[in-house]
Amino acid sequence: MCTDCGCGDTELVPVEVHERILAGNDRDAAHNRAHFVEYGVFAVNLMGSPGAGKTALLEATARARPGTRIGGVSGDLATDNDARRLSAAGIRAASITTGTACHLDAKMVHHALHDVALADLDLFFIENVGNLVCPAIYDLGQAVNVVALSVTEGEDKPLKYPVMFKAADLVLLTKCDLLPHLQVDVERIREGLAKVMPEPRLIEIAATTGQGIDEWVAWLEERALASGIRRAG
Ligand SMILES: Nc1nc2c(ncn2[C@@H]2O[C@H](COP(=O)(O)OP(=O)(O)OP(=O)(O)O)[C@@H](O)[C@H]2O)c(=O)[nH]1
Ligand SMILES: [Zn+2]
Ligand SMILES: [Zn+2]
Ligand SMILES: [Zn+2]
Repeated sequence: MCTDCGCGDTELVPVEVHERILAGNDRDAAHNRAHFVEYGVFAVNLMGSPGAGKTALLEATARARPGTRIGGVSGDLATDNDARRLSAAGIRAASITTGTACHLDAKMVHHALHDVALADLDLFFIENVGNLVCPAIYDLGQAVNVVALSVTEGEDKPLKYPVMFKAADLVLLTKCDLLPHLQVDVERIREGLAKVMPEPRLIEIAATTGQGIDEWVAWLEERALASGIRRAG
């Protein structure tokens, strides 16, 4: 149970206290955003359930674009395993150990940025704590929100966790290499997303085979240029 958000329990964290926390977080997020913009770094908040394949996706992304200067932070309750995996894949990564918190907040990310040379980066991934609920309500200063949803999680997840998918600029359907072995109707997932995402967008990927990675990287490049944060060339 997270002591900041109380995971929506208003007895544990009263509404007015939670609103004050979120307002403070928004100020810290604006500060982070100013850092990213200053250095022309396109920042991505990558969210999704535990084990959805977030770290594997980032490893595959780094492998697919060895020339892109990628940095990142990985949020985890108790280990720095993911940051070590990202570093091994060539991403300049730091770890954020959140202890009891089930989401990252902007202050944690700002603290981690002290260890990152933003001037040397083009792209920055914030791998959030595996959780489909509260990460969506904490702005971190990112340019875009991306949600990893794996094919093994069930077709109904967009409708069951609408807050997460409503905040998403893109959903990556991960582990698509497993589809032949499962009874999953991707069309039902698309229908669910169409009901909750303001601008529905889904890319089917598999970190294991590289399926969809080029399309995902092209989406990132397009959004980075459109944002004006990254300059062409
Ligand atoms: N078949 C298949 N397995 C995958 C794929 N991507 C990840 N996995 C497996 O899924 C498991 C979880 O992957 P991670 O990348 O650690 O997932 P994560 O979302 O970073 O996990 P947390 O950070 O703990 O929330 C691992 O056993 C991976 O090998 C994929 O594209 N295909
Ligand atoms: Zn600062
Ligand atoms: Zn991970
Ligand atoms: Zn939380």
